[in-house]
Amino acid sequence: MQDVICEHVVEWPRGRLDFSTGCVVMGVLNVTPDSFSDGGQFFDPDRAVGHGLQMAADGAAIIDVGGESTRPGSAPVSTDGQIKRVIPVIEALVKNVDVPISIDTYRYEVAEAALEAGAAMINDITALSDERMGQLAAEQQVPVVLMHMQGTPATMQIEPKYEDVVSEVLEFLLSRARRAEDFGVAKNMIFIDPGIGFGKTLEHNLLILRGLKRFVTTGYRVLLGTSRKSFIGRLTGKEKPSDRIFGTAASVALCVAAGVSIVRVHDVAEMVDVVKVANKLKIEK
Ligand code: HH2
Repeated sequence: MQDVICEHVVEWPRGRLDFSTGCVVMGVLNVTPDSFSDGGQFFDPDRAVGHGLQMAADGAAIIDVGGESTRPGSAPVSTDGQIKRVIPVIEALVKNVDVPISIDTYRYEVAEAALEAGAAMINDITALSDERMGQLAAEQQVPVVLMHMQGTPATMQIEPKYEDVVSEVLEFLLSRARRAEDFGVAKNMIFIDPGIGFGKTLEHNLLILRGLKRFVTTGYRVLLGTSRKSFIGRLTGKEKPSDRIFGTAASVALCVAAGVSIVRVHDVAEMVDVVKVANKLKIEK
């Protein structure tokens, strides 16, 4: 049985997302020296804030601020280190943009500090591996993104293995989504994300992208992050992440067609256009 999402607007005390035209864009803001595609570009807080303002002006519906790269092989950044990077940027953005700011972290203390600073959403790439995250989202009534990852960023690409990647990822996400609901997070505030590139081979990523229908018919909205990722480099032969924009555009258009609600991207101006067109061309099945 398919579970269909009926309401188009998700509203909570400190934010609002309107899905009435279809998919919306989340802009990536990495306040890091080493992210895979834009590392160092926005490590300086003023440059980070400037980029956040630009993404909002370009049509991002959400800005996702992160203080730790989770690219394959990366090392964790301490809680204090993440807080020092992201909080000044979040404080400045909250004053100057009217779109919700999301905090990309799996660390409870970072999420708590970010919400205190005005962030309105939690993006947890470990899908509540720290259960306090679920309590926090419920208490503060903020949406939460639950992402699937096999292993940890340090080791995840060494030898990812699944019997049936789509079923296993889906089952994991549904169990974490139920856990979030048990904590008291409303169903419409939960976004599930199969985690492209997080403990997945090229073939695993392709199976997930071809099998998106199973994720979008769960009754939970789906967020997807394909932007500039290495599977696009593998398919196009483009080594440099910044050369992967057209490849990203193809994946974004097909995600929209499949019914994804949020695409997480680096190239906001370009992908806002892709999403606008794809939203209109989407054929209801
Ligand atoms: N991908 C990255 C980081 N956070 N969050 C969600 N929900 N989904 C994703 O696919 C996702 C994510 C990796 O991309 P990026 O932030 O650009 O790179 P890095 O981890 O090197 O900072």
